[in-house]
Formats: sequence, C-alpha cells, structure tokens
Amino acid sequence: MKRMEPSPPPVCPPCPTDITCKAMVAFGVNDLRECEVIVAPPRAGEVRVKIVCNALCHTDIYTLGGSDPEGLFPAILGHEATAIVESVGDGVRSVKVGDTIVPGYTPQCKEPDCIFCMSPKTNLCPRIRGTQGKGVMPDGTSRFTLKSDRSTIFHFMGCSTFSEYTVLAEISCAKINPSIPHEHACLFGCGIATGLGAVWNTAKVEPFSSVAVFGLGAVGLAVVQAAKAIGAHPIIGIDVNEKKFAIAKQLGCTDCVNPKDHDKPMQQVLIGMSPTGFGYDYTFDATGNTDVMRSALEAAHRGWGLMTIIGVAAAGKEISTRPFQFVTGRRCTGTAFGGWKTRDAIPMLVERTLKGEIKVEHFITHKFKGVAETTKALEALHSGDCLRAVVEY
Ligand code: NAD
Ligand code: 022
Ligand code: ZN
Repeated sequence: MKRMEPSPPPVCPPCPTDITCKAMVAFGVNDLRECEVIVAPPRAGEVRVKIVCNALCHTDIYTLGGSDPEGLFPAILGHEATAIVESVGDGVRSVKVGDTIVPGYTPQCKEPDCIFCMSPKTNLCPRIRGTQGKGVMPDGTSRFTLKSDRSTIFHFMGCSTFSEYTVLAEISCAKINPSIPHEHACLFGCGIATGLGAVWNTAKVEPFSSVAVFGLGAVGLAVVQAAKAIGAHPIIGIDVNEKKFAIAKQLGCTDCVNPKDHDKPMQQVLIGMSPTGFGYDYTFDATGNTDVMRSALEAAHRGWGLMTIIGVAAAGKEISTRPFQFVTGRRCTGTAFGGWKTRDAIPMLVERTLKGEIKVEHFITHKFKGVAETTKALEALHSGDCLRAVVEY
C-alpha cells in the first residue's frame, strides 16, 4: 500500500490589511469633500466591501444639510448601494469574498432570541441599533480614518457607501444574484424596495381597492407601480411638481392631481373624486410633510381606510387631526424600509427583477462615474427632475 504523504502545513489566508481609498467625507453642514481615507479590516462579524454602484437618496442630503439633529460629523454618508465582498472578519459565514451584496440600514440578525426577527409582523431588528445611531460599528469603534491627519470618521446608517470601500455588519449584508446589473440592484437598498413593501407588506393593498399616493418621487412611484401590480383601481397620484405626472401615469396612475390647482383642502378634492364618495381604501404619504400626512389620513375611506406613512418628517414635526377621523374608522400606520426583512427580501426582489416581474430601470434618471461625481449627483437630486441618480465607482 502507498504510504500516506504527510499533510502540508495549513496555509493562512492572507491577513486583510488597511485599505487606502477615495471617499466623500461630510465634514460639516454642506461641506462634502473627496478625501483619501483608510478603511481598517473587518473585525469579528463584519464584512469589508468594495462599492460598485451608489444611488443617492434624500436622507443623505437631509443629513448633509444639517437638518438631522442626530447627524454626526465628520461622516461618510450614503446608504443605497451594490457592493462586492473584499474580505470577511472572524465568524462570518453568510457571505464570502467575491459575493455581490446590497447593504441594508435595517439589519436582520435572525437570532432565535430576537423577538423582532422571529416575528413575521416586523423588520425592525434592534440588534445593532444603538451603535448604528452613534455612527460606529457594533463594537463601538469606527473603521474609517482620514489619511491626512489620522482623525476618526463616523459611519452612517450602518452603510457609509460614499466610499470605494466600507465595512458593514454581517447582519446588514443581503447577498444577491450577481447577474442583475449593479445599477439596478442598488435601488433595492432603499427607496424602491420601500415603496413596493409599503404596498405589499405594510398596507397589504388588495385587488380592486382604491389608492391615493401623495408625493411622486421614486418612493411614491414605486407605490404606484406596486399598487398597479396588485390590481388596485383607481390609483390617484398627488404632487406639486407636474413634471412627475407623465411617468406616474405610465406606471399606473389613473389620475394625477396638483394641490396648487385647488383652493379646497386636498382631502376634500380627493374624496369628491373617489369611487364611493367616501375616500380611498389605501392612502400613502411619500412626501415627509406632516400637513400632507393629515390630508392622506383624512382622504382614507370612512369605516376602513388605511393611511401609511412612508415619508420621514423633519425633526420635531408633529401630526394633527381630529379624533373623529379614527372614531369613524380611518386608520394609520407607517413603514421602515417597506417592512422588508433585509437579508431575506432583497435577494428575492432581485430574483423577481431578473424574471421580469419587477421593472426598475425607469427610476434611473441620471448616471455618473467616480466617487467625486457624488457632488454632481447631489445637484441632480435637488433639480426636481431626478428620481434616482446612480454613481458608478
Ligand atoms: P422625492 O423628494 O424624490 O419625492 C418627494 C415628492 O413629493 C416630490 O416629487 C415632491 O414634488 C413631492 N411633494 C413635496 N411636497 C408635496 C406636497 N405638499 N404635496 C404633494 N407632493 C409633494 O423623495 P423620495 O426619494 O421619493 O422619498 C420620499 C420620502 O420617503 C422622503 O421623505 C424620504 O425620506 C422617505 N423615505 C422613507 C423610507 C422609509 O423607510 N420609511 C425609505 C426611503 C425614503
Ligand atoms: C432612508 N430613510 C429615509 C430615506 N432613506 C429612512 C430613514 C429612517 C428610517 C427608515 C428609512 C427609520 C424608520 C424607523 C427607524 N429608522 C428607527 C429604527 C429603529 O429604531 O430600530 C431609522 C433607521 C436607521 C437610522 C435611523 C432611523 C440610523 O441608522 N441612523 C432604520
Ligand atoms: Zn434612503
């Protein structure tokens, strides 16, 4: 019998080391600059990724503009991206080097002791909420250092995608089918997934129900698209910017209304247009304006209408209405990331897009190349013509 060869000594995988790369660093209010940053290797339960595509979202602008009182500076913003795993920390099993992922600002720990992950009713996993809100990784430290003076830079929403490389918690990484175009996949990291989920998960709109959508940005248009897909009718779109009406009608709006064309409160106008004369089965706020939220609630159907808040209101804002609205059966709910459990749902949405069941390309109205063009993408987002601006790195 042949003698067994002695087994070779185990080969250590190359130890991940610091990466120096370009990032857009927000140093303070509206002070965004391209800088060289050092991205430390991922620690236990973390993943370092190379960002390949980044779509801009209003929260980034809001935070950069200083309107978020909890916004920390200096920070690397951005939370809607496609990325490739570069290295993984100890104990990481769900993704490996080379995988394509979408970062999620709502994590999914999937632990049996997480009552939120175990509940089918919510996606609000609180596992890393405390540290994420403080701009650090779950162990309380940052992976970002400014190359020039070695000062520390904060993370943002657990994502920080305005950088060529970033570090994420493993529980924030949704591994997806790599055959979807990168620029399409990133849209599922925030706005589009949120609009679809608000209809399918949160409100659970039924066929033939009547729908009114306030705000026809990317989120509101995703609501329209999802409502149409489920067979809702009619679908009314409301926006102060009439430039949005053409695409809204293509995606499924049966009518569009501009509040500026009416002296009466929007809810009165809308109730008058509704099929029963008593309001809409489902209404959505995708503006973040608290006066609009009131209109959306009051335009909901007497007896059963449900209003879903998607828009994120400015800090300190409150909503008001008469209790009569609830006593007469109108209801109100809200959604974070469309109720999707990030790691289960994003891969599924990507598969459905690959099958042609969900179309997303119409959301990309602007394209840019390189980290530095993030500034141009921000300008585009301000313009009013933009649904999503995607920056390819
Ligand atoms: P957007 O700015 O592209 O769209 C908002 C639209 O609302 C615009 O077309 C604007 O013209 C319209 N609008 C503004 N004021 C209005 C008014 N008074 N009446 C009617 N229309 C009005 O933004 P977006 O990317 O589509 O996001 C929409 C909202 O959803 C934002 O508040 C954003 O922060 C929020 N959001 C929430 C979640 C979540 O998980 N809950 C996720 C993503 C985005
Ligand atoms: C994303 N958003 C708006 C535009 N793009 C957005 C902002 C906030 C939330 C969701 C989407 C949100 C809803 C509820 C929460 N957040 C609280 C979640 C919790 O308490 O567990 C939220 C999230 C992250 C952060 C702040 C607020 C953060 O990381 N700083 C999900
Ligand atoms: Zn967003």
